[in-house]
Amino acid sequence: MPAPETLPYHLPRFPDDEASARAGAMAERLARRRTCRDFSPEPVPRAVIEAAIAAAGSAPSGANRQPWHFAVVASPEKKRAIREAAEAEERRFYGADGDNPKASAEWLAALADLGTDADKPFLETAPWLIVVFAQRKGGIAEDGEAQNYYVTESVGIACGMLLTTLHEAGLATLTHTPSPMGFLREVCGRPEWEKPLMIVVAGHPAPGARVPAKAQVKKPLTQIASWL
Ligand code: IYR
Repeated sequence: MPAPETLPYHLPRFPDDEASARAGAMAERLARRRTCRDFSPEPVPRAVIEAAIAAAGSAPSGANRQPWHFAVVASPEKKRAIREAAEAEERRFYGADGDNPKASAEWLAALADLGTDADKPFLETAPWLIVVFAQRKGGIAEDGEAQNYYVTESVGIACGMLLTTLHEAGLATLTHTPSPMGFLREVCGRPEWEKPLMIVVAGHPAPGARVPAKAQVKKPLTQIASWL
């Protein structure tokens, strides 16, 4: 096989103390991201969402297949359809209609500090819902025939970059994962080989929005890293 074509690679080179300062400043900004469940209906320009999706689309991916699709929902009708289907699933999850909850008691206890329930008004209130699909096949072939690799990892990284960029733009975000969420494929008109992974809700926080205090508590570096 001939050697693949290559390009020169340059990065800005910062003095060590500036590199630490830049990383620290980014860490501080990112630590201020909170999952928001109380959104304002205030509009957000489409250009902001486009730029954030472009950032997400620059994520590394298995064999550079870029196995993601972002279905961007702003229409009130589609948002209502998503809310209704998501809440129906969530009512089963939480046992909100008096049936046995699908979630285990342990899971429900783990969520108690977050104060979540089956009501998801933000799915209608927030100006943008970005429904993220993972393409199990596709990428090169539009007919969905080509195999993709490390799909969940790749799309997970892209979602992280999407959230990071939306936060940098000053927007509140929420990752919502109704389960099961096959209905999203139908609402967004996506093919069966795409798996809905999450809804990223984006917009401004409602005036007076509050977030659970518990979610602020992050493990210290000593607990999340080891140095070998
Ligand atoms: N999907 C449900 C439950 C839920 C699960 C986890 I794990 C969370 O961190 C938060 C919520 C809901 O959206 O309420």
